[in-house]
Amino acid sequence: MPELLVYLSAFRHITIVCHPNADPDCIGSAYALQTSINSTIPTSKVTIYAPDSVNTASHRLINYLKIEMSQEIPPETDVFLLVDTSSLDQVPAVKSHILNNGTPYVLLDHHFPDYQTMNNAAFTIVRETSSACEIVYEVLKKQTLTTAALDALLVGIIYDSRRFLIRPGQSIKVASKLIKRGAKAELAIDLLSTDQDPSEKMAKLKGAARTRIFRTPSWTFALTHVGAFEASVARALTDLGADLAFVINDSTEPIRLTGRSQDHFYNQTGLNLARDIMKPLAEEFSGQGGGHPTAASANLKTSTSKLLTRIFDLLAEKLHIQRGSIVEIDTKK
Ligand SMILES: [Mn+2]
Repeated sequence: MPELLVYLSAFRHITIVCHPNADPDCIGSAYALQTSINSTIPTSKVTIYAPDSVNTASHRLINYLKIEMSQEIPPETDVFLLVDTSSLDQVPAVKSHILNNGTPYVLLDHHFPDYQTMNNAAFTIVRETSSACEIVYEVLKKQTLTTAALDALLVGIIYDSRRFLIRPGQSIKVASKLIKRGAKAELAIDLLSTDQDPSEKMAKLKGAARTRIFRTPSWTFALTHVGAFEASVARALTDLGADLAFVINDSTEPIRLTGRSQDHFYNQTGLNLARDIMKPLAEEFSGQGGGHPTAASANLKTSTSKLLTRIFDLLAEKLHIQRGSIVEIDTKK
């Protein structure tokens, strides 16, 4: 039995925790873990806790798996298993349950680590992979896995690797193992097809229309603001050609900053959006921030103008360029 399951077998009520707005990687990981724990440790009772709503990209996967998720934390929880979630600050209800009851928790994740959450965990499996599902498969590969669990893991890998653009060597290898064991690739692709939400389309177009463009001698940055779908807007801007895009949502309190960069920008500059931008901003503006090197976000208690100044300061510092060499492009002519 994998070490993780040996550890969990000491508990009766296990609650798997998804991050808010759970994406297919999170759902796929949670589902495969739940089915595997249920069959390996028959005495356990496993609940999947999914706070707030789930990502629209997860809807078809959830229908296919007929997965049941709870919006409440079962009070009898003996242990938490956080999947695809790096920090307890992302799940405040779980954090306060742990603080009040001393409930132990396991961390299974692939994001840039939040060291406080990692150091206080009873058991951690944190690796740099394109998806949490790859870690789940590595943990469960010697177990019997249902076809639905194999499909769920494949969907998560395809989604979070951005269809094998991120760490393709590893993500394709694991996907091919899943397919050999019976996961259905066509079905997985089909489960990820979504009719784009009309408000998401509008957010992307408005985000593009409001974009301010900045240049350094080597790089192009895009900056915009929208009231929703910031991640999708930021990715649309890097797809349009920005090496790095920031999207601010100041319709919420605290305001939310989302960043996306292109792989070649990260590879050449080493600028890690989670470590070098979101974490320092979160510290400075008493918020929370994290993510991956090329995809990260933060909630920040500040104003847009103060934030912009600090973003450019940090960029200049991390890219070793003069602050004055970041210049705005006039888009009106
Ligand atoms: Mn993930």
